[in-house]
Amino acid sequence: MASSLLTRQLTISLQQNLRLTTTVCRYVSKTATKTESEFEYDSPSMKTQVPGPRSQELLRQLGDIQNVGAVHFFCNYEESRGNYLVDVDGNRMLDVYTQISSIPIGYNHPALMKVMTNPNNLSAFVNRPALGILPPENFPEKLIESLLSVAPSGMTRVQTMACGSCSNENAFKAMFIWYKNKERGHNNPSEEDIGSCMINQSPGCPDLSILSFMGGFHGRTLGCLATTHSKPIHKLDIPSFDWPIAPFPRLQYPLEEFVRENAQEEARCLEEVEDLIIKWRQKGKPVAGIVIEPIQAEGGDNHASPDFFIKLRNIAQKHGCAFHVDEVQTGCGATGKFWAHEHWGLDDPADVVSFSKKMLTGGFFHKNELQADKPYRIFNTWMGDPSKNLLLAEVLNVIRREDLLAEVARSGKALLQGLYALQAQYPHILSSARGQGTFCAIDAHKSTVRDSIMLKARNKGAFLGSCGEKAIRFRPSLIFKEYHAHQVLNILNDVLAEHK
Ligand code: PSZ
Repeated sequence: MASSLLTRQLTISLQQNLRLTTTVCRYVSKTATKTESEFEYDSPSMKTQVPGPRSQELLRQLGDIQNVGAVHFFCNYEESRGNYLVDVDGNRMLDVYTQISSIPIGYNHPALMKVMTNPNNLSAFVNRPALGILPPENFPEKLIESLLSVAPSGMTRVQTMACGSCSNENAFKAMFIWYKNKERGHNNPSEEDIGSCMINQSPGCPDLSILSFMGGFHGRTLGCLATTHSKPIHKLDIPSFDWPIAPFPRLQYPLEEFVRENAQEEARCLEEVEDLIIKWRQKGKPVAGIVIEPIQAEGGDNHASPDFFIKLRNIAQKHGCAFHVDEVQTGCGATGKFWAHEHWGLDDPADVVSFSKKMLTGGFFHKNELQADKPYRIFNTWMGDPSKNLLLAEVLNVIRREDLLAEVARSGKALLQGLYALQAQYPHILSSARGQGTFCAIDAHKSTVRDSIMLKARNKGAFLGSCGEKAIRFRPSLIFKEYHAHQVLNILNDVLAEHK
């Protein structure tokens, strides 16, 4: 069954590749010789504007059932391959957004198709267990093979969860439980604790807080939302907590021209963090944990230096706050290291590291001390999905076998250099090109121009994402190569040349 599926895919791909059209481009770069695992199309191929007529018909249909205001177009996932996403009108786009940064090794990767069609794996896909009570026999082995094989420095424990928000929500709870037990000096709650928690009152529901950063995004569930500060649309009309919010550095680009100003900006933000920790302790709402993204993604691809994060980690330690690094979007290789926090060079980078998206399963790694003291305290029905661990184990094999982190560093360099060249050529439109690995972004001078560039690029076959107020973000999968970088740069160049 597996081999006939693969044969069918190969035949379709060969037929489609024969109908290739080449784009006229500034960058001329050849596709590499294909191996089975690199199997994909060679270039974008556009038949209609996007969304095309079939997508529009489906938008009307779905619109009768749901709000479709955020739907871009409908996809044909069967025909999508590698870096190319095919839509229902037969348009094939280079996907530089990858389902909001969550496709690790491209569409329909043959290695993952094999995992799905391996009869030994079938029961894992068919029978979804309540992992917290009835895990399958191979669960510890699969965790060791997948998640623990990439555990961040100093962390030997991991808790799986369903999505990014669910991971952060439970990580916050683990930090509160840890903090409260530390404060009590033991883990035996009083009668008063037990009685008051049932009616949402202190001391059972203590006034503890999580410090987060302006521009951060940590999810949309109620607790996470109190730490999310990227756009009002996420937060409007939802009750929240009175938790401290620190400024995240706003660096000026190019970095080498603003060394002093940027160092001052980071120092200002760190000073504010310490002030807030002290203020909230005085208010009777001590900071149990600090949560931060290594690169603020939804908030506009805002970077800070390793020095900033090292000092922040020290502040957390000094004040007895847990340090939670949210790697939901930055994790799994896109920055050229498996975890973005590895760029800081710390042996003890964090107390909690959460993940999801390209990791396929959500969850969080944590230090031993952050292990909840009793069963059922960090718990829900599924607590992850063991079938995702099977797929993740294979994704990790492909990353290692094909040395994809080196590939990301290479293609990321080509992408960033191309963005520097574009902003030099169109300084009235583009600025602040920035990135780590392929996790790159560039600002347009205003949001309407950014949106128009992205729509035009999409009609020419490059599907990009946006973030923050006016940034275009690049979130390709890990199999994005230099020639894919050249394809998207050529398309952007054509769009900008036509821009009025
Ligand atoms: O609009 C949304 O809900 C979006 S758009 C992109 C995301 C969410 N990213 C999710 C995300 C993240 O980037 C970081 C750093 N932390 C947590 C999350 C939440 O993950 P999910 O969406 O899986 O709950």
